[in-house]
Amino acid sequence: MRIHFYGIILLALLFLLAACDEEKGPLESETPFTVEILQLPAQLNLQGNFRYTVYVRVTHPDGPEGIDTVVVHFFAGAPDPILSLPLFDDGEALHPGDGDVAAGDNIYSNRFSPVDPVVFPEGGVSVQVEVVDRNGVVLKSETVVLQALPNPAPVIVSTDAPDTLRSGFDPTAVSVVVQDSVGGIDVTGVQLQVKRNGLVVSEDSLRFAELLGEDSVRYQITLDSSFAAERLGDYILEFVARDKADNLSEPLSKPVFLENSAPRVFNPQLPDTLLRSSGLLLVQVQSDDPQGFTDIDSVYFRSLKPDSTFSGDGFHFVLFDDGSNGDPVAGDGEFSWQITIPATAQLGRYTYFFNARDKVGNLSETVQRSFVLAP
Ligand SMILES: [Ca+2]
Ligand SMILES: [Ca+2]
Ligand SMILES: [Ca+2]
Repeated sequence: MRIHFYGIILLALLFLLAACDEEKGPLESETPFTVEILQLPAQLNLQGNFRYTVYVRVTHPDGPEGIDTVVVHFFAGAPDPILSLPLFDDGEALHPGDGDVAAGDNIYSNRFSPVDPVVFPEGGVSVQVEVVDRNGVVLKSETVVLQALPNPAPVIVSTDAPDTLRSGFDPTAVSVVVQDSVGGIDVTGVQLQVKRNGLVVSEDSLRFAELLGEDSVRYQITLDSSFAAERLGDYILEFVARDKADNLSEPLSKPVFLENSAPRVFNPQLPDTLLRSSGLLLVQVQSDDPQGFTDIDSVYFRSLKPDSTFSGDGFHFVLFDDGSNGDPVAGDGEFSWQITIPATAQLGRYTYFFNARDKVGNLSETVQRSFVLAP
């Protein structure tokens, strides 16, 4: 019986192996011999000493072992390349500094400079990748034309930002004007870092707003009151512009005072009379903050009992706005807590005192509401 059982398993295994074998061949040969340029610089800057990384994906039916060489050629009009750069898929193991991230992932890379050791001529430079496999088969990529030119860094010439962002202010546009001698369209973006005591607390990108003549461009970002969420006091707005040659401008700094004011609680929901025998009480109150819900740290109440002492010596009973503990809707500014009323709870008048605190420590005005607990 047992022999028969193992026999069946063996047969099944053999069958599976045979099936695998059958599928292996066609699957492998489905990988074609291809080359694709993944990344090139947008422009080659002949000014300064930039090094650019080229990334190319190469696939081959035999995998990486099938590839002999991957070379990127740079042409400047003549049939012979001005520079031929070998690319590697070694994870920088064999050629330190080639910029290759992971070995054996079919992505080949290397870095080059357009001024060292060969100084590229100004104008169009054609780029083409040539792959030779172990059988001597040559495959060439599409040709990409890059512009080589001396490209100075952009300069941020002015900024338009308020000195103080008042709590509850209307959405305000903050903008910078960037000049670039190659042209306003050479500017590709402006980054904003918000700093405090030299540390970056957040980053954002400005959006293109308009071209101002040939060589200037305006970028802007709209800030609203929520910009000061979790923040209060003196900050630095630091702007940096980037161009197509990856030049960065000098940073331009603008001090700003961020105002942050207190949240409020309102509209507490409690019955006038509650029966202890019902066993449950859903406490609810609404809260908001000029800096938005993300600035609210906590919403809570203290409970004054019929004997004129506070429950738990004035304990802060925290309400929830995350859909838990009886809160019907998460994140809607209505904070809730479902309480189980002990059978031994004192009967009589209770007063609940509600408060909210924001993330910079501002405390709301207190809102109170009473109810009677009856048997
Ligand atoms: Ca430029
Ligand atoms: Ca606030
Ligand atoms: Ca809620």
